Amino acid sequence: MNKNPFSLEGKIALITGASYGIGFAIATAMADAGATIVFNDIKQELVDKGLAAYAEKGIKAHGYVCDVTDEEAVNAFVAKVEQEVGVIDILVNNAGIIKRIPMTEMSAAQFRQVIDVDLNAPFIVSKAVIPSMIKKGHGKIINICSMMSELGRETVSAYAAAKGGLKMLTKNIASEYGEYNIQCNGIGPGYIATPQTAPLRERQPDGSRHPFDSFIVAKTPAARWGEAEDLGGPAVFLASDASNFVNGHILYVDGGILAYIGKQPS
Ligand code: NAP
Ligand code: GCO
Repeated sequence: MNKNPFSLEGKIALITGASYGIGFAIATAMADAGATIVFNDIKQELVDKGLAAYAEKGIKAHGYVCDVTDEEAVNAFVAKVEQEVGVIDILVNNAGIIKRIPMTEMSAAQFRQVIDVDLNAPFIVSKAVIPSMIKKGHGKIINICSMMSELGRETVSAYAAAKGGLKMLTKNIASEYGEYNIQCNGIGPGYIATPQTAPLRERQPDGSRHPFDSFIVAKTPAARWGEAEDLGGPAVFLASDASNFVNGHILYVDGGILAYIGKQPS
């Protein structure tokens, strides 16, 4: 074991959908802790944009095009990474989408698409990396869950169903593969300022804050939106030897939202 239990020196980390946003911030923190970074995105232009952004931070990342919902493509991608970079020690299932549509107006096809990216894909990618982790004798899987792994709200039925399912997939991977020294944990980010949540923070025509923006700040004891960088330290912890006996846990990084009953009316 490394003298610094938080070091990721010599580790290879695959972070899905990490050209920007939360995935990019987690990958950057892992690179700073010594890991070699591999990421994918659906489009070549996003991979190129990601590679340029990593290079700007002095990180030599390996970027690939791969749709995480396509099992055959994922298997080929993981085999290619093993050949070109090495066996994946750390997997972060980060790629995700959301559709904000009232449930009674949502088609089954739209519901399925969210489940496909946010729940089926973590199953597909985890399944592709676990056999080599078993052979290597260790592995870390981190699933990016959500407040919606615990809470519901209007318009996000598919997303909440997927993220609630992802929490249980996390516990099941931990249960099924813990004996092979594989730790599978989740991170449940609070409300984080990224392109995914940009529509919830848009200024109103009169220049005032979006009502949802003010609502979230009032719901968060930290009284602010999270930044993607807030997730770096927790991700490094769950990827490192420091968390070798932490398994099947969801670490909520939410500025305190889940602990808080809410402000009393004035
Ligand atoms: P984001 O800004 O929308 O980034 C998501 C990334 O995933 C994008 O690069 C996206 O690529 C990629 N992606 C989507 N579908 C993919 C697919 N089929 N194959 C490969 N890549 C795919 O989102 P974010 O806010 O950084 O969120 C990252 C993760 O954290 C998601 O799982 C999200 O649900 C979760 N999360 C976010 C928040 C938040 O407040 N922002 C809170 C809790 C959890 P494209 O640009 O091509 O779509
Ligand atoms: C929404 C949001 C969320 C967050 C996040 C919270 O519309 O409520 O987009 O669901 O992105 O997942 O943890």
